[in-house]
Amino acid sequence: MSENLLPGEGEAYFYGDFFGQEESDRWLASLREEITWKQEPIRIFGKWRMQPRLTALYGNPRIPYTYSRLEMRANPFTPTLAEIRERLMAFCGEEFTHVLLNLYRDGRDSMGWHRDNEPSLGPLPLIASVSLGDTREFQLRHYAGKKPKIKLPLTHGSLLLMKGSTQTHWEHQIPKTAKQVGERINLTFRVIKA
Ligand SMILES: O=C(O)CCC(=O)C(=O)O
Ligand SMILES: [Mn+2]
Repeated sequence: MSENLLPGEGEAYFYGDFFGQEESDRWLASLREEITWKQEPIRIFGKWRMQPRLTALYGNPRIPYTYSRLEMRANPFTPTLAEIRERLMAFCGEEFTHVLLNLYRDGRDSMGWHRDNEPSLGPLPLIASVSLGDTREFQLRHYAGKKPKIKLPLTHGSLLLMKGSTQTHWEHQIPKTAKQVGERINLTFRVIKA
């Protein structure tokens, strides 16, 4: 068992070598090809712009999912996604219905401060976040106080679990970096309450 990274409210657990090197390499290569990656527009402070990364949503197509005010239609799980989902369900004991995928092409791609607090996730969501490819720094900060910042390098084959009231009290981001970094794929498995 890993220790809770969050002081106070919320729970986050990190498992650096959750998946093996061979399967992580295989999944990175297959997801690169079998996922239909898209760059979607997003509205920030009233302005429309393109998201600085590629995204995709897979899962149960009968359960609709609204993310960042974008209604996304899920594609059915691919064989690779089904394989990863099985492993996470065995570990977490949770029936994940959806996975949101992000492809960060290089250090200019990013995801800004946010909480995964869509009403469809329920008040205490379990989010299982799998990282493949180059390491990027994940940051957490308290939503009300905006500090202190917790910094966590998300490595190839790692798993981060966020649960309990984390999404109420903490926000997270993947900042841009000037470091020379290659592609990274992140998968966040979620349970959408229909
Ligand atoms: O890329 C990551 O590790 C974070 C992704 C994330 O926060 C999200 O998809 O909501
Ligand atoms: Mn998130």
